[in-house]
Amino acid sequence: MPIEVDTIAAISTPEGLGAVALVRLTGPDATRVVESLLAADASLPAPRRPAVRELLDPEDGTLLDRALVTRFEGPASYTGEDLIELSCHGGRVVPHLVLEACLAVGARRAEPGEFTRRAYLHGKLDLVQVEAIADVIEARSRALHRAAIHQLDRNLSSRVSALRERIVHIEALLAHHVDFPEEDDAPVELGRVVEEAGRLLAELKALLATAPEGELLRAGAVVVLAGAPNAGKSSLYNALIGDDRALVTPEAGTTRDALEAEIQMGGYPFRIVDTAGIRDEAAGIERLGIEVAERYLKRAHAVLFCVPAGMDPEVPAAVVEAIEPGTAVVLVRTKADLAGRGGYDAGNGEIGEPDDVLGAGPVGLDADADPAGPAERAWDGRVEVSAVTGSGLGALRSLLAELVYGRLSAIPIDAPVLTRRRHARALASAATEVEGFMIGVEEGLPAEVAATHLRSAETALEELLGVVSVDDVLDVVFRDFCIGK
Ligand SMILES: Nc1nc2c(ncn2[C@@H]2O[C@H](COP(=O)(O)OP(=O)(O)O)[C@@H](O)[C@H]2O)c(=O)[nH]1
Ligand SMILES: [Mg+2]
Repeated sequence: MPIEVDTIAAISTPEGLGAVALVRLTGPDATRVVESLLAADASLPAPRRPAVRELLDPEDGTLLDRALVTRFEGPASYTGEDLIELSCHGGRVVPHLVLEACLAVGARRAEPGEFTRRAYLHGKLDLVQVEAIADVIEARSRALHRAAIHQLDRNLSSRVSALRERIVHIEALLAHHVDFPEEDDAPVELGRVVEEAGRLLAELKALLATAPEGELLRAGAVVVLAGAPNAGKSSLYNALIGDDRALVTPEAGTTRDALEAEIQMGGYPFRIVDTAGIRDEAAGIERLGIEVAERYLKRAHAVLFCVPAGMDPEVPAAVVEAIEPGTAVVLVRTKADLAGRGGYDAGNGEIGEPDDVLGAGPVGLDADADPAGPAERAWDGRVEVSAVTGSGLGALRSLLAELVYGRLSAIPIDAPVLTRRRHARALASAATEVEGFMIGVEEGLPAEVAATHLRSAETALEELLGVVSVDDVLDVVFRDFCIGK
């Protein structure tokens, strides 16, 4: 792949009002471009010695701004090329004037992601690190930020490189074995090679096991509020997101659409969805809302089934049918502030009897719902909350973080995590190939032939790191970058 030789410039900070904005330039001509904006008797500061300089309009020599100029000499820079950062005043005018001035004296406007693409092409970053940069910037949760900042630090790259080296080692063992076929005492037993491959496979699979939750760190886990009209779903939704976004009314059947909000719980990202209550007799416009609810239930990673404290937790058949087997289902006793006052207000003025279902052993999700299906399904957790007093909300947040992301919170904070489908696909393909190798050897395939699987496994990991750069992979990785990154 050709390495571009022109000099590019971009505003690297977001549009809008801000005290400071950063105009960044990289390329062989960066020094000359910025020098052209200085007065004749001024010079650029020494590399890595930021200093304030007056930037002049190249047309008429008028003052554009006083900027802090930081110079990096390639290859010791982000891109590996000569790179200059101009920290100028922010706002709607100055950064654009400075950029236009750079363009007028020979720089080209950068394409989205072009700085990082150059860093990759000059070997400053591998592909996993490139993705990590995007995630560090775009992270909306502490958990994704943590995974990404460690990826940027090469924790995933080093693990993948180490796994790749293990494959190379197995190939070397195999080569020894193949080289001495006639000898009685081959220096390397085939059994040992397969054993090594088995250990490698286990490690590939262990890393692969982080993928389901790791990918959720980017998308957010979907938590769906379910339960009868008036169960307190919208109130709980508002309490969890800390905002009166959902309409709360004492009248049943008022939330007809699904509302969705992104929130962090326990530092992990969730997309919480408030739905219309599901009840079997609903019709008309309310029916539409219920269909939306069922669609969300199918996509849910966790379902909060809301039942006012003291009421019978009967789960409608439609809900049980819509929930996928891997989804965590939590019984949420709502309106805890009303319970224990000798009765509860279902929200419709009716006063009911409190019961002691909470803590009385596993409650089945409507055992009679589907006689052909699983008869009972135990709740994955229970919690009692009040949207009015806020009691139990902390426990609910921790419970959700544990149920959905427990496997991630159990590994060390800086352990590598697969956060993208691309990572998981590469690891899965490497694992399949290593397995193919082991099966091939066991089935008596000539070792040289079985070894092609090892080479494919190696290629899969190399593609993951971008050691072998494939244009369309690069395009996918850089597609979402913005200008100046
Ligand atoms: N005292 C009390 N009332 C609540 C609580 N949560 C909801 N409610 C009331 O119960 C009624 C129904 O609540 P809403 O959130 O609209 O239920 P939804 O139909 O399931 O969304 C409203 O009158 C709420 O004010 C709570 O924690 N405590
Ligand atoms: Mg509602």
